[in-house]
Amino acid sequence: MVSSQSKGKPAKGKPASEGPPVGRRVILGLLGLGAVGVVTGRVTQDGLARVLGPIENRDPTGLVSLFPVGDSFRFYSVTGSVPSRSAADYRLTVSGLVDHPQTLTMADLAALPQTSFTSDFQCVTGWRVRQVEWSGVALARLLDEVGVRAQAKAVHFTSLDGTYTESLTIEQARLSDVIVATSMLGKPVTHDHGGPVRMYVGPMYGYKSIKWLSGIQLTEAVEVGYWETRGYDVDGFVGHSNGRDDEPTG
Ligand SMILES: Nc1nc2c(c(=O)[nH]1)N[C@H]1C(S)=C(S)[C@@H](COP(=O)(O)O)O[C@H]1N2
Ligand SMILES: [Mo]
Repeated sequence: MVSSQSKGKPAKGKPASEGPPVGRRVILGLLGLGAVGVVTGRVTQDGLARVLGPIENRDPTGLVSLFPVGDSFRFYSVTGSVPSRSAADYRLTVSGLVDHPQTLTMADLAALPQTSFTSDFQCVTGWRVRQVEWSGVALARLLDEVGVRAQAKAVHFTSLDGTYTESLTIEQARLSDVIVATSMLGKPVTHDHGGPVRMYVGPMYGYKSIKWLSGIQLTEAVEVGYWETRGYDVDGFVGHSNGRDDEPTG
């Protein structure tokens, strides 16, 4: 399934930024409200529904879905705005229970062996983009680089947005389709998709794939992440957790 430098079919999905410009602006304008909806729950979601009219799909993972059809990426952020980093300014810190803590630049990441493959991206709410091209550094490779100490049992991820977090067990982190992604859809990861660097956790629902990755910390135990504290499974394997594994309904 996963092979280094494999050439798969071209990705079918399109990033949200290639979607209709009007819808795009609407979404950006709603980001703040989306975040409030997360905190205050139903009332604000209903408020949004009043503003927007009938909504087919109320999306608990960050935003009300505005796109009428499935099979395309939807832009998610639980925060209203996220500081952007140019490739030149980007830094990734790897710390915690490691022998060699590091701060990596994009050039450092590019200098490590690269992994490329094609794999679906699926949100827990049901939409799925098939055959997305991913590339970057296998997390397992990066862990080897820093030297994981024996007492480390989990990996904790932080985001430049200052709010979103995620975690994996060491075993999950070492799966071959878990990568520190610098490219998706055949080009550098765009800001909206979490660029310049995001995680891609292939076997799990989209909420595990943290965007705007800023830090990787080795810890003694799994620290429950953003959506997990709000009800989603910590082990978010597609088809084996409390999400949906059916076809996108739009
Ligand atoms: N920092 C951050 N990472 C995040 C999220 C988020 O809101 N903030 N949303 C998650 C969810 S629920 C999904 S489905 C994907 C969406 O990725 P996309 O915006 O590239 O479509 O990002 C995941 N990573
Ligand atoms: Mo999601």
